[in-house]
Amino acid sequence: MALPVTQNQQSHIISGKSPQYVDGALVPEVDKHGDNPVVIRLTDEERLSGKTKPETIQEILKYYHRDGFVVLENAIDEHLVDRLYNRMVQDNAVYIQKPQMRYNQGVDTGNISQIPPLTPEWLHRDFYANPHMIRVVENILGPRPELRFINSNVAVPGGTGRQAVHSDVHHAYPEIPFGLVMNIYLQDSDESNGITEVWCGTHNCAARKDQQASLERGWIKKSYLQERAKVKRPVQPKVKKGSICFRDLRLWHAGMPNKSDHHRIMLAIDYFAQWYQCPMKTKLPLSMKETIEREWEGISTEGVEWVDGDLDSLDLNFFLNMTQDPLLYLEQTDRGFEDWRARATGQYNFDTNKVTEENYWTPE
Ligand SMILES: O=C(O)CCC(=O)C(=O)O
Ligand SMILES: [Fe+2]
Repeated sequence: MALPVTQNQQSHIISGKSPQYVDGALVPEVDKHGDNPVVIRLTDEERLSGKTKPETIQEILKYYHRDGFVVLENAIDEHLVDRLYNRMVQDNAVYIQKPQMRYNQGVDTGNISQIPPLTPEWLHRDFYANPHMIRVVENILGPRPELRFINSNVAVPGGTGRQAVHSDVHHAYPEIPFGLVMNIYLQDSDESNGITEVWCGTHNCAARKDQQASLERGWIKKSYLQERAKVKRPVQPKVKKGSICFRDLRLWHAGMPNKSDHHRIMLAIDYFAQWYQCPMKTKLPLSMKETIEREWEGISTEGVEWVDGDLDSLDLNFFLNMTQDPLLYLEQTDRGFEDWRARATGQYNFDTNKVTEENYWTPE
């Protein structure tokens, strides 16, 4: 039965616009720009209410599945972002003095994994379990995704070298989405301050074993880089402060040198599907357990190790294991990055290879 005309008209007045349909599909009315990558902007109303419109979710999912990477702008209040940025710049001066600190892919990159402050006043839900972010993640990974990694990449000013193009996972992973990293930029970023180079669509463009330059790491073969760039170029996009970048863990990307005189800080927050049974744990203070389990809606804390007493993030060792095997973890130690090979041989060779032209795209 057709709706009474008055009811129909009323719904148009409330939404301000009539929904448009093409071939039975709703045409989403969202503010978006760009195609490599796509940037979708939340309305202020969505950000302030914490309610993501279904159309916004539809668009994010569409481009996430297509590209393995999509940017959601206007997701986090700028004041919160500035406050965390300033604190983490101060932390960086302390952290670079620590004996366990290591640059990712060598000192030239100026790229440091630095854990953000984990005391209660800094653990704001809008970063780690942002409602818009969780709504997207649960639609990609299934119910109650597991928070298992809280870290950041700081590109310090004065970096001169770039990273090799790589995928963060290089073990035998399932060929479906099983985990994501959410990168949150704490300042406006672009090529000038070393925004990450991303390769949209590479989350599922080639078999893992074929694309990897060596099976020990996620660096991509030169021939694959040259061929893929003909399909879609790698880019260093422009991303606004407070944006959330959703990245499939399989996506090719590379850290780039920061040529500005300010730190470039990008949070890295990983969620995994429950069925994947990732063994990695992320540390959070026990004093926040009740609050987090009540207020960080929609997530599972199965992957959290609750730590009693003071938790100084700068004294924690970088720890990573995105495989399904508990023994394959990687940890920063005073002797260097310790992977399973170092444990077996006593030789600390992880991440000591030099990046050369073989490891990034060169225009032909
Ligand atoms: O900091 C960045 O832009 C990316 C760093 C990165 O991909 C890594 O260290 O694995
Ligand atoms: Fe990476």
